Amino acid sequence: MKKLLILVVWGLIMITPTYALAHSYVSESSPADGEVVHEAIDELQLLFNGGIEQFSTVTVTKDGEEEIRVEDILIESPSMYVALESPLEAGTYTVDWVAMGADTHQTEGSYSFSVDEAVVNEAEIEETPQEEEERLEEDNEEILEDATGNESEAENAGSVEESTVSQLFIIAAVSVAIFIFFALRRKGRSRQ
Ligand SMILES: [Cu+2]
Repeated sequence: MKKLLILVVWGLIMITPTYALAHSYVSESSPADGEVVHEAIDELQLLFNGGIEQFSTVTVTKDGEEEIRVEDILIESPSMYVALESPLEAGTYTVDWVAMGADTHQTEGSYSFSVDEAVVNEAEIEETPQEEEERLEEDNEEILEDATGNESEAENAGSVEESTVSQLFIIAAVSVAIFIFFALRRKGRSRQ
């Protein structure tokens, strides 16, 4: 059955006039057609099966009515990167694309994806990347405080954080090495 399908597809490719090969269609995208996304994305990627020119564009529509504002479209043929003004809220989104191929003929198509309800809660917090970074650093400090029982000496925050992270890494690496050492030794003994 699979072989038959491959044969049919191959046959279709062979009888397709060669000029059609200059026409570009979306072959992959992120999010993909039909995908349900669980994170607040603010960028789309479209990969075409052929070269596309600078005039290629997209329109993003939420729930079939509200047009989503596009901040920027970057074309690096055969890829198109679409930056949105703000992260997408929960809903169903349709991406209508119009691509201009190398021979200046236009092709168009559309696909859709959904953003899950759970994302709305995260979006409400509206954490900026910087805030997220700071939160992660705080988390790291807490982990270290828990591990050593010390209050962090956070006078010189930047360098302290860097060194605590590398200390954590060393502790982890040593733990793994010890674990492997004992695991190997046990294995060696059980062979004897
Ligand atoms: Cu053409």
